[in-house]
Amino acid sequence: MTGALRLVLGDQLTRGVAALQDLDPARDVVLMVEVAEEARYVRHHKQKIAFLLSAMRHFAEDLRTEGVQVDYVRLDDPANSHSFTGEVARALARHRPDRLICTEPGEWRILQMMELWQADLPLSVEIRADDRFFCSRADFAALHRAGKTKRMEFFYREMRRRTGLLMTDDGPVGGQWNFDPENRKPLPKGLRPPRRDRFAPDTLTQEVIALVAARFPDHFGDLEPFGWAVTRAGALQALEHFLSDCLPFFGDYQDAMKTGEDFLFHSLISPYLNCGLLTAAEVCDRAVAALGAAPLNAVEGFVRQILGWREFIRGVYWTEMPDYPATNALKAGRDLPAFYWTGQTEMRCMAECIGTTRRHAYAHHIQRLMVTGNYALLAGIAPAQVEEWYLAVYADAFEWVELPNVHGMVLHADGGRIGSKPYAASGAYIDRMSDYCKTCRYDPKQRVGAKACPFTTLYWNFLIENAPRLRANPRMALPYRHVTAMSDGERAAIQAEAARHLSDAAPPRQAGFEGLW
Ligand code: FAD
Ligand code: DLZ
Ligand code: SF4
Repeated sequence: MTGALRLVLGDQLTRGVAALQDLDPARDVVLMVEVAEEARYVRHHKQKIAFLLSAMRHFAEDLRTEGVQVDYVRLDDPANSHSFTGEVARALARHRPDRLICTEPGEWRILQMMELWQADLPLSVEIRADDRFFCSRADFAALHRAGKTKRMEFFYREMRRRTGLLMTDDGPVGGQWNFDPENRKPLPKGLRPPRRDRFAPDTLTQEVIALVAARFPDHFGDLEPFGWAVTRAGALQALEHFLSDCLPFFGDYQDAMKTGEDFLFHSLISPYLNCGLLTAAEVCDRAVAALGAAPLNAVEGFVRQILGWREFIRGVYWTEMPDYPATNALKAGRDLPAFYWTGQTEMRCMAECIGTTRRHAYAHHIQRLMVTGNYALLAGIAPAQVEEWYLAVYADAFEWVELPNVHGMVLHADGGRIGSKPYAASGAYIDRMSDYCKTCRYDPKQRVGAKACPFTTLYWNFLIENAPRLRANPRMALPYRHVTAMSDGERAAIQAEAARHLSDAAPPRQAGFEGLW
């Protein structure tokens, strides 16, 4: 062969991805590989593995239909070495290409791997920038040097100016950059979220589901019912369904939670965006075009998540790696309780959020941030264990987006790189934004006693324990005024209640949970 070998990874399923630009179908071969190492380096949710493998197989089929030569290595190929490096080496021997072309990956770990290929392999290895983001790594680094990436909000305004999204000649549409204060309403009685499009598995997806069931039976999560789209056409249908039926309500109820409502008005598009079936630019363009049918607070709120948060998070990942995960500003070190894997807990809110995670490999942002994340923050759980959980359990989780959200936004382990203060909240927040507390055996108002809500107890305990690190933060002044107003006896009672709760939250590395790590 005299052409190029072009590698496409499982989260690079975009026809226009950098490695496929200038593809010559007559001479080049596209390489795609299913490898167990990627499913096992953390034990990904079964549905996440099935989603990605099925999306990869459909993508390969589409390329073949176009006349592109695809070398696709399946998971059950007996000769499969089950690592990217092993499969690239085998493919080089099969095809003897004149160069290998890759797109930069979404993880530091894989970038290191690709750089070793550049050093070790006897041919030219090109790693192309991933241009599916609004802000390239180089652009973010330049903004960072210019001091414009300290907070998401300022970065977001810069991105609005650069892209022209929701801008007029005089400034932001509606005269304001951000309508977040309008977006914090609990779900009113009687408002029912729409039924969501779920996608019945076709024959190919059914084959993948059987394969995953056989190969990864010990991984977290339900495999069926499987409802994710696995093609670009399906992902586009999901996007249009969201825009017409959910976007008008997205802003108002973005932070709401309700028992039995797994999706509310959220878009459910993060798995599609992150694996490449949809692009951020087309999603934002379609959302802006829906302005009018959907109010400005909804459209702006949605665009901010993608143009602002998603791009900011990625920029932070690449500018802070590889040292980022080693920081532990709050010196958190407790083990992750077993109920994160089993969902068996009397805390109604945790059981609900872990339940939706098991069923769909999905939970919406506030469930991740203010319930499962908030508990991990308040309980002082070791960042690496929390990060492993989040990377494993969500269909949209890739390290570039999972790590800063967990390490920074949730755990404040980065000392404030992502957020100027921890998002710590007591049971009162969950009570205000959901109906979970109504059916819980705990009372969100109680911080000590038999009915004390663990979130409320742990919230005050968190403030007391972390006073040396957080008291001086001006944004924490109000809660610390309450801590100061407490008597020594009240503080001691809270600490004793917290210690009781934390020792009851059984440590995970015993009683048969070892297999889940
Ligand atoms: P919507 O609520 O409809 O939002 C629209 C889109 O905005 C999302 O699809 C997503 O692409 C983007 N977005 C919103 N918030 C963020 C954010 N904070 N960071 C990056 N993108 C954002 N998102 C992931 O894509 N992968 C992860 O592994 C991931 N881990 C998270 C872990 C924690 C602890 C927290 C607090 C958030 C995490 N997020 C992650 C962000 C967010 O929760 C999900 O993107 C969102 O819940 C996906 O559901 P949706 O598509 O229905 O989103
Ligand atoms: C997550 C994942 C899984 C489970 N399996 C594969 C696979 O078999 N082949 C593949 O190319 N990619 C897979 N992925 C996604 C990779 O882990 C992803 O490309 C890296 O995490 C970089 O973001
Ligand atoms: Fe969660 Fe506390 Fe409310 Fe129970 S009372 S649902 S533990 S916040």
